[in-house]
Amino acid sequence: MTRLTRTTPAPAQGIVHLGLGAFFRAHGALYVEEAMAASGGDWGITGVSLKSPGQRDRLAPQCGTYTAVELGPEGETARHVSVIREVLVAPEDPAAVLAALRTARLVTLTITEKGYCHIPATGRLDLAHPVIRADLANPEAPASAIGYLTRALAARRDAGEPPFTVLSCDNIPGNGALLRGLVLELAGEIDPALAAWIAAEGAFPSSMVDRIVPATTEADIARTEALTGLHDAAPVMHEPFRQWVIEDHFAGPRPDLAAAGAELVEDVTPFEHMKLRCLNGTHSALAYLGYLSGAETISDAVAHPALAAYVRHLWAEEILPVLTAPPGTSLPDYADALFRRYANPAIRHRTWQIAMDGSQKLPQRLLGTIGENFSAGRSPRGLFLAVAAWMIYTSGRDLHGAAIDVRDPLADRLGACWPGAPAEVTARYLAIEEVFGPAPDPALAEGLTAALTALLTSGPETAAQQVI
Ligand code: CS2
Repeated sequence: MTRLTRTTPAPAQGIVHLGLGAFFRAHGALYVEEAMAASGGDWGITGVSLKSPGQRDRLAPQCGTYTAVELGPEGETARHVSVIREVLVAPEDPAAVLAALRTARLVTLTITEKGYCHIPATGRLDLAHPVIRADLANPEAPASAIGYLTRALAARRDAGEPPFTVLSCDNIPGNGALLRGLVLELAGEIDPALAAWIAAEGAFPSSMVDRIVPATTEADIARTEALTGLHDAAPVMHEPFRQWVIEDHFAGPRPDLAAAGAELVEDVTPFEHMKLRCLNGTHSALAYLGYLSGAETISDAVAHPALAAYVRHLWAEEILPVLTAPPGTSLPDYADALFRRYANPAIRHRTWQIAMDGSQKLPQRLLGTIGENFSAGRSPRGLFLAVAAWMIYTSGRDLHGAAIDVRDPLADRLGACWPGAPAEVTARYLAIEEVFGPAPDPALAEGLTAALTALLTSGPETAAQQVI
């Protein structure tokens, strides 16, 4: 079968994207392509893989182009995306990445939570992180995203040029402010004058990104071939819904993202809170409870009446009451729409995929909401259950004793919290400061111990019914 390839000239580079994966290719890249179609400008994207060559190896023979397949309730539609001009693999050629950054006007990132090399509970740079230590020892040849940004910004300052705007597209609250702080910390360790220049001149807008994009499978590659008649080694599958809310704070020119439907606002905070807590929080809850109850995907999980009632309970009783609605948004409508998105059977988003890296995700997805329930004098038993399910999941054994392939930077420490009685296990988890902070509320220990006991004795579905 003929391989997909580029049919129009590659656009000139305006953007460097760090951490090229399926999510950005199914979200940000499409907005940029539409912004250029609507309003012009040179905003071609150089994609950078910070670790492995897989994306480059699949995309290079297709000149960076790929198919985005929308999986809606009414069927599938395919779109040929050609806004990515080339893909670089940072460890193979750090100089090429720095050269691309040297001329970028906008740098976007999807490096996942752990790519920030920070301490999730405090938001500070983890100076003991091996990659950050390497960057401190050798700032000219960076390895982390923070190291690349810092080095490239230094080159811009040295050349008397303005900085590029740095736009984080990861699921972390205040992602721009966090990233700015981390870059300033690293720059401050290397050259305090550089840190002062970045602080004065740099722009790190925060943004909220949303689209459900499961990892591409072999079956998806075959489905795309059947749809387009071309072989594409790197298609992306996505739901119809998408949203991008961006803090309107750029250091220079930008693509006309508003023309593509992005919302440019003064303050992203209420949008981020809504999305991280309503969507990602319940995604994680359904991932752990769903996995333990044998659900392979999120749509399988919500097809189960007990888990469907459980997630609706989380929204109605434990999450929405402590949220502030963004302007013009109805939170109950938002939650209803989320349920419909989760139930879309065409999207096979594995619970195992979402369960990954829980130690980096829980603070912003679940623990903040738990804390606000405490402040309001409430005891969120449904959220306790989600955290307790994560504890069981990260033991590395499910409730029937079968092994779980736990992927998490703290996997060893999490697994070492077991075995033990529920109160002991809970105490060991709560001692992990990176996740729970220095002084977790004693009510959390009590709530988690009860939830863990319920899960271990009654199983996920009964335990879920009991909290409703
Ligand atoms: C998911 C997210 O994998 C995960 O942790 O919760 O990737 C989620 O699908 C997106 O944030 C949706 O916008």
